[in-house]
Amino acid sequence: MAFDLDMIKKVYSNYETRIAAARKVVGKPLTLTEKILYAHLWDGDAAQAYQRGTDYVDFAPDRVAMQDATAQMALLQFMQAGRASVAVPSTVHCDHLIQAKEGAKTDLAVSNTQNKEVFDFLASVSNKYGIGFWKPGAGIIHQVVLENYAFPGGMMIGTDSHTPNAGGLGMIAIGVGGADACDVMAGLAWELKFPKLIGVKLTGKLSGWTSAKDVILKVAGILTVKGGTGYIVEYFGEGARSLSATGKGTICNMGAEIGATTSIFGYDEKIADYLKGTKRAEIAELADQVKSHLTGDDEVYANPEKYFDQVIGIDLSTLEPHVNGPFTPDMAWPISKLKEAVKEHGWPQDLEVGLIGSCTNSSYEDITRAASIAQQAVDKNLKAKAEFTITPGSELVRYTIERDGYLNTFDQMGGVVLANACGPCIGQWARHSDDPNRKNSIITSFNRNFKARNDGNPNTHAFVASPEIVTALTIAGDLGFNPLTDTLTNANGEQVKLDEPKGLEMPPKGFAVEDAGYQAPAEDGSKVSVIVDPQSTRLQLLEPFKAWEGTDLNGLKLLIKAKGKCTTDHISMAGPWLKFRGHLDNISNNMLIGAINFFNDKADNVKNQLDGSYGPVPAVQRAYKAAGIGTVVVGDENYGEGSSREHAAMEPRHLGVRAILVKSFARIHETNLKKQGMLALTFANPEDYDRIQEDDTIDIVGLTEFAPGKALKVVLTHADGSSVSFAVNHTYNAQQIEWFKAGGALNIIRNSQKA
Ligand code: MIC
Ligand code: SF4
Repeated sequence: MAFDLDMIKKVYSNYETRIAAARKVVGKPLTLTEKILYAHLWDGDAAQAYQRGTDYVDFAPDRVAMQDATAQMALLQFMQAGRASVAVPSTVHCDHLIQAKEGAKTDLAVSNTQNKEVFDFLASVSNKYGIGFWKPGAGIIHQVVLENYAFPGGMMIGTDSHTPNAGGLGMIAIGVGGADACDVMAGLAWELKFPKLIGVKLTGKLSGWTSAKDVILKVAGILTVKGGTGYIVEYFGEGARSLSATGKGTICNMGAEIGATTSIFGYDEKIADYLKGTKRAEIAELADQVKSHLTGDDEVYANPEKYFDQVIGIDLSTLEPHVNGPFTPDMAWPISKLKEAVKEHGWPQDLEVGLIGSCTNSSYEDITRAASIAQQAVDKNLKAKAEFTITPGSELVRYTIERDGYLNTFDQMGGVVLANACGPCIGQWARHSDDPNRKNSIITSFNRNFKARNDGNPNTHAFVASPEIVTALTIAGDLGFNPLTDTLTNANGEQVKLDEPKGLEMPPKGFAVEDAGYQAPAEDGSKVSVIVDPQSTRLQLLEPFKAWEGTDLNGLKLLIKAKGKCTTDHISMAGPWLKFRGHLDNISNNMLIGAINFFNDKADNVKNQLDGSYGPVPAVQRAYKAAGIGTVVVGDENYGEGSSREHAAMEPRHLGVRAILVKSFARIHETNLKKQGMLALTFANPEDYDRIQEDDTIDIVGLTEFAPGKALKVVLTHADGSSVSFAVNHTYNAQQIEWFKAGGALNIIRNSQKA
């Protein structure tokens, strides 16, 4: 059995007393989120009520999950913690490193060869330290977690920003950087600023073309990519109870795109059904016994405005299907308005590729609904105009949909089934293109659509929608097609209309699989050895970062002033670079290569103040490093949006950047910077961003009195010798200031092991 029933029993056995203690200190009815958070306090029963959005709190998560592209760095750090095995149940999932090219079988074989060294490393570290290992081809982390490990009322962290997917089963599941995972696996507490709460009340019921995906596409449009920062989003109401568990998972998954800490649904019949359907009836039985704790109090849901910091209402009965994009997941278009928008903005209307699946949308329900559209293409003699790919989220789903004939349906429509892995979603896509400079459009059922994310091509306009809408638009090959109202011309020249999609939440014959791809760790890992070849280009053991020198930082140079959106994809690109995720020095050669230089509007082209030349960001930074000069990176709003990859924080740290100064940060990235001993600072007055000039020398003053809540000062000396100074804020607490001083959180663990 893959899941740990004893652990779940233990969690539930604490619920009674812990929630009673929380009620006492909070003094009013509790939301579901508060119940789970208070039930997972590191110190046991709550002794005080925490201030939302302000207090840092230590938690004790029940599980850790890691995917291959982030696990390498997490485990390289964990190996230095000096433990014999992990302190909480943990798993590794091989999904990001598989490139999509020909189709599942060939691609998996090629990937197994190309990534052998890394997969072997992950398998042997897992084996040694008691970590469950899911082999390449087993599936995408979040889908596999949903099918095997997620449980109502639990708390989990995962080294991937879409970890919140497990909120669909009522779990608080939060995306973190590898250093956070390392702490929890090492038996330490996990710290989080007590979140603020957004309540989303769902009324009505979905019908026709509208699906769960449209709920989150709509929410993303309302809240924007930063509207959820610092919040947990709790969904409730009759509409919430009417959604399938996997539909709930889709909504929670894509909640990462509004910057939310996580999203969650309460335990209900649909969740119980899914647990039973995935052979976990025991968990449903246990959950039934503590049911009242696995949902918010009635008073809360009756008067949500009193208990949530913000409330949104959505009526599922009137919700239209949405298509979001391009380039940002919060540009939300109801399908009836899309055609107009495409024309108005001059986006390419022809769709070249439609891609369904991914961790967000590859449940049995998603597949059956999309297949019901694909079947119509076959039956109604319609030839799909765009290419079509299908990425199943797990082997369990893939095997089952093959058995039930759905893969065959896609095949008849001309679809190509890719490996059970991330593939095109993270740029692991060898897309065949005749001209990469041509503006083009694609549509996916994934969650992110940042520039160049899927195929590395900045000219690709990527739109996001539900799998059924993606399938319909792929058949039409036209972004302007509205399947609710429009007709298509078939091979016989007739006008035909697509009927509404139909699907099944769960397979009538049950899920089936031959080899799910799980490998249990050794009982005694002490004899397992982990080898890292010093010559390797893929893996590199970590060297501790240097501690702070104990003084203010003077004479720093501006490395880049990034303009506009600067996501983790801009800071540490994925796609071809994923292969260096275990080798800090090599991956540092992609540092900020996607960021736009404010001063010349170019990517990867910044001024080297030492000789006045212009060059790629990593090369210029290496020149400063060689000269022993520290630098500063300046950025705009929501800097570091997107992924949990801590490489985006470790690369600047490794190459000698001393501070990141921005208008605002995305949560995971800000924590990652702190963990690695970097200075993460924000302009007290955002307009000071405008004062930064290309030739600036920068001092950071006040570090000898670095204290929580106390602003620091930045002094700019411009090229003409004039200088200005202004205040910069930070959110470091006492513990995080210690990380900064030690040169990174890991140095503290390492030092405590030596003592
Ligand atoms: C993503 O969706 O951007 C990723 C790839 O899954 C990342 C993790 C990574 O960069 O390895 C994420 O979401 O955290
Ligand atoms: Fe993989 Fe894409 Fe999901 Fe990230 S969002 S885990 S890259 S499928």
